[in-house]
Parts: sequence; C-alpha cells; structure tokens
Amino acid sequence: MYKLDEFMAELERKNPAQPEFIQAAREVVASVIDVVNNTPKYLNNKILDRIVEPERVVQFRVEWEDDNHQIQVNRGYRVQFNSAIGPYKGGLRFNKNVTVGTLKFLGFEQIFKNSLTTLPMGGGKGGADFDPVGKSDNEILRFCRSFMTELQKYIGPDTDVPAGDLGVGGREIGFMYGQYKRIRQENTGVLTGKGQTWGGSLIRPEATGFGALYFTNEVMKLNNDTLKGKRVIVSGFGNVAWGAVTKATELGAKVIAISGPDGYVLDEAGVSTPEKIAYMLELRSSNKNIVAPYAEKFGAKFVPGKRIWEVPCDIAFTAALQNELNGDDAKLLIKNGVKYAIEISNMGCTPEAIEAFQAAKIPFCPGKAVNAGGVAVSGLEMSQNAEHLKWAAADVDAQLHRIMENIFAACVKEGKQADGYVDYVKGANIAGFKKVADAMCELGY
Ligand code: 2IT
Repeated sequence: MYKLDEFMAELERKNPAQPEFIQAAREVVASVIDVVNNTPKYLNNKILDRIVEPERVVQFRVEWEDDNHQIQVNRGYRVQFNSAIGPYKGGLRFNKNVTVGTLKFLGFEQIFKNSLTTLPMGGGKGGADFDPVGKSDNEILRFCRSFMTELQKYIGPDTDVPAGDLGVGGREIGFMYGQYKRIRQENTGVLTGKGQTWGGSLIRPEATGFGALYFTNEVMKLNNDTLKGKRVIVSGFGNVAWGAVTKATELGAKVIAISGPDGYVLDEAGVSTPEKIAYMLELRSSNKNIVAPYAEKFGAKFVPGKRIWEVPCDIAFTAALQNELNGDDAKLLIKNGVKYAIEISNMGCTPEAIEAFQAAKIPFCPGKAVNAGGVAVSGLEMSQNAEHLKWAAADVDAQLHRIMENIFAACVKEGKQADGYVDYVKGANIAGFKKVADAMCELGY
C-alpha cells in the first residue's frame, strides 16, 4: 500500500531542488493513489515508483556565436519520461529559467496529457536555458543549429518527436528541422509544428487554443451555460493565447484583457478583430516580450506591472507560464465573480489556487486536459507524415474537436463527485494514468 506523504517525502529526497516536478508529481499521485492501492496489478508492478522516474534524461552543452563574435554556452536537455504507449512526444522550451526540474515537470505532465488524447504517444520534454528575448534572427539560427547538432543523436520519427513550446515557434522548428535534415539526410516527421510547405499539419498553429475552447464549450454545456456574451480574460499574448482568443470570439465570448510580463491590456471593445489578434502575434514574434504597444495601437488601456487577475470576468484562462495564478489571485477572482477557471498553460495555477476554486465549487479545468489539443494535432501531423499525405483543414479540425470531446468525457467519468461537482483534476489524472499504467504492466519490467 502506498501512503501519499511517505511516498512524496522519498521523492523529494531523491529530487532535491526540483519544486515544479515535485508539485506536478504530488498532484498526480494524490489523484491516483486510491486507484493504485485498490488495483493489485498496479501494486505488484510497482507502478507509482516506476512512473515518477524518467526512462532517460539527456543533458548537453550548446555552444554558439553571438552577433559580436563571442562564444556563448547554454545547457540543452531532453527528458524522455515514458514510452509505454508510444514514442516520446512533447515540446522544446527555450527560456532562461529552464532547469532539468522544469523539464521533468513538463515531461511528467505530458505522459498523462498524451494518454488523454487517445493517440499512441509517450511523454517527453526538452529545451534549453537559452533566452530568446532580444536575440537576432541570425543568433536564433546559430543556436538552433547547434542545439540540433547534438539533439539529433537521441530523437527520430519512431523514437522521440519534439515540437515547440515557450520560445520555440515555427521559425525555430524550421531552423532545427533544417539541421536535422542536413545531418541525417531524411525527410521524416521527427519534429511537429513544421511549416505548411514542408510537412506541417493544417490547424497545428491554432490547435492548442481551439482545443481549449472546444473543451470549455463542453464545460459550459454541462453547466447549462454558454460562451455567448461571457467576459473573458486570457493571460499571455503568444500562439496559444492567439488561438484561444480567436475561437472564444468566434463562439460569442468577449475577450476584454490579455497580458505580458510588462502588465496587462484592458480592451473593453474586445480583442476581437482579425487585425488586433494578428498584431498580438506580431508582438509576440518581435522577440521583445512586451504587450504594451497593443494598447497604444488600438487605444486600449495599459496597466503596467499589474496582474491580469484583478480584472473582473466570467471566465479566466491562463495561457502563459506555470504557477502564474496563485491562491491570492484565485480569491480575488472569486470575490469578483469569476464563474470558470481554466488553465491553458501547463500547471498555470498553484495548488492553493486550485484548492480555492474547488472549495468555491467553481469548475476548474487543468492544463493537461484543456491544452491537449496541441499535442493531439501534433499526433495527427505524425500520422500525415507517416502516410506522406496532407489532410484538409476541416478534417483535422473535426478530429481535434472529437478528441477534445472525448477528453472532456473521460474527465467527467473519472472525476464526478457524489454532489455532482466535477473534479477535473482528479478526472484527468486518473483517466490519463490508467492507460499508461496498464501498458506498463503488460510490457513487463
Ligand atoms: O505542452 C505541450 O503539450 C506542447 N508544448 C506541445 C507538444 C507537442 O508535441 O506538440
């Protein structure tokens, strides 16, 4: 029998200075521990001990030359966490704060998220402590080439298929794919999020945000509610926020605020026109990481240095970073009448925030279910690459929609409480866990 506190104390002892990984692991273990203790094959197979240990962690030195001809050194990683149900799959994050602990948290989350998509993908994550802010195109190119020169040794279309994440978009995927092809002489689906003319899937850029809104729409229906006329705030202004804002607007909601590291923009007219949404993305790819110019361009209000969570709204979406919404933010949102709290970023809320939402019986939906549309369409990109075909946008979108409905149904099935309130955290963790645990039992140790 496993005991939560004992198990977590040992995990912390073994993984010092990895608080994000410990946080992600504690949430999953707390959700599934009763299932494990009541399932003899999970106990006999020591599933919990095995599932928190990555199959492999690769760390490497990345050397590159900046525009002043100075040699720079960064750390690159690939965490190959679990391949029980398919090749490792998960993004690459370039951010100055990236550590092996960050990537272990993200790789761990990816195991259960990928399982929820119903597609055969294992969990992995990688990246580097490289800071893309303020870098020139040529510096990005040189970094990506150097990073892939080493990473290509460990990945392949049937082994490990990276994609983008924070700091890694279409441009970076292009530079990395080019280098992979140069070294390996192969056109394969080794990366997803590729460009539309060289193997990318239609709808992949929109998939995370669109999928999040398809999921949200199901949550609304379950609560006899609708997105129409809802006041929505979305933290962030990158690719994920872009997809979410676009689909939320299309479904009749009004996005009144977006944010960046410099503060938030309050746009009472709604972040709604294609021009505004396109500008948001342009800002993001400018490598400056500020949202203030949006307010100036469209005559909206910019609130510097403040947190977006002080804006009264019906639905709050996290779409930036882990732990971007804390217990105090949650209490303020609740006080101001928030009706739904939905993570699109991975682990966007702290445990205290989740606890506050759930205690107030506000539907809270975790990133690993809500944002799974991104990796799901990555899985569909792998299928298209494997059959050397390209599917129509409407076909991909229809599959994405179906996948999100299935994830929602799985969360409700495993997470519905006696009083009817759905614990989406527990639901997502249990549903994602069972398939991987079963596979691990069947494959032997
Ligand atoms: O967090 C995520 O699921 C991603 N960054 C996307 C991963 C992928 O392989 O498309």
